[in-house]
Amino acid sequence: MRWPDAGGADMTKKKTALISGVTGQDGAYLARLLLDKGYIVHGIKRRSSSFNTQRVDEIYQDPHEDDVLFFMHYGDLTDATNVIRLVQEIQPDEIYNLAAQSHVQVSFETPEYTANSDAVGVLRFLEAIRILKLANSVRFYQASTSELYGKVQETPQKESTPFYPRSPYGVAKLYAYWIAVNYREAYGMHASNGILFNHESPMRGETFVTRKITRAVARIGAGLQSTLYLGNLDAKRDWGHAKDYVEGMWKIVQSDQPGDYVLATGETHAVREFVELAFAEIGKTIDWTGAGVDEVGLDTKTGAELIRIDPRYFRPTEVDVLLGDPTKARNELGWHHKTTFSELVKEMVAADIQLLDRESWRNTLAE
Ligand code: NDP
Ligand code: GDR
Repeated sequence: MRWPDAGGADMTKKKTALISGVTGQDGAYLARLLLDKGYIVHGIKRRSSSFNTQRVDEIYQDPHEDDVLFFMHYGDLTDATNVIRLVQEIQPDEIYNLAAQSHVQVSFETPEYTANSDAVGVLRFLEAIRILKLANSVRFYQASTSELYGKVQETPQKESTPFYPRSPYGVAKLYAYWIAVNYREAYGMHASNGILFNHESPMRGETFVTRKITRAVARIGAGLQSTLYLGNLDAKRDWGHAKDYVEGMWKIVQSDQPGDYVLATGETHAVREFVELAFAEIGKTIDWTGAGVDEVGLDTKTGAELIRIDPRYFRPTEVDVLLGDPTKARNELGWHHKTTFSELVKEMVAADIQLLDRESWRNTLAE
């Protein structure tokens, strides 16, 4: 099957992209990338009782001005009529489905909602494309995840590694993965899965472990907090930078043939290592003593308890180790990660220190 060139038949026309989850970490990086590439970008945001667009405020454009290239629309993946109407009105060339209840631990608390948004939400998009007869003109990207591998069956994990999800989130994303494959095969859609391993940044949500650590390090360094409570320190993840990964998403969508691609760094590190590197940024080293839930991380110089374990952060079923093999993406798309693990930690700690400085400066002005 030959899909239309990305951008449609008229190559002089600007391409139009629709991003669900534009207010999230990846959505914010992807919107910037596509605007830089000359796209018209439409993003879906949820109605919220307080502002939830901080990550895209910098690229916001007043819709009353001329030559607007970035538009926001209210929407929700649990609302099929909303999804169909937006696809019909926007007539995008490319859809990046990034919206999801993306927190693994929260998915144990809200399993049904997670299935509705993360699994059935994807079906709603694919059905919108089918109902509107856009199967031959729209390219679809599904935000799949290394959580599909869960209890890993093979190391490193690649596209052919069997899935074994370990959370309601992982199981919902399993449906999402396969429904995208099925619509590709059944209706000839240009629908692709990016199986992305963990990627982080200064825009990472505050309750994911990396950002939780870097925020705490900034606050402990400033004397605003004494101890950081964490769960499983021995979990290992293949952590990259979100900026590199959104470039990979775009490359997947530009590929002539749709397909499924692992994006990963090919390195794995324990949560404990992330903690140690992050504290090193503020000149602190850690002595680990005790075991299990009684383990503590002491400041080598002062003996202060920097880290304590809170069993509340343990998951009913854990994903112990993830390590991705991005060979297919490297060979077929020319994609590889650029930011190293230590550069990532450095950048995140520095950004949280800066954010804290800005907040205290604002508070001083308000006094
Ligand atoms: P975030 O949690 O930062 O962003 C999720 C986005 O989805 C937010 O904009 C959120 O809106 C929106 N959203 C949530 N539920 C709905 C809904 N029902 N309808 C419409 N929008 C909704 O996630 P990331 O940016 O980190 O991840 C992007 C995608 O990639 C997600 O699908 C995630 O599962 C997946 N993924 C992420 C990886 C990572 O390491 N970051 C790795 C692999 C996959 P609001 O701002 O209002 O909450
Ligand atoms: P993950 O990311 O579950 O891999 O999902 P998260 O940062 O939440 O957890 C990573 C590992 O750290 C352990 N951990 C803790 N996690 C959190 N959140 N808080 C803690 O206090 C804590 N202590 C230890 C966890 O047990 C886990 O092993 C992310 C999300 O972005 C998903 O949407 C995405 O699909 C996957 O990455 C790839």
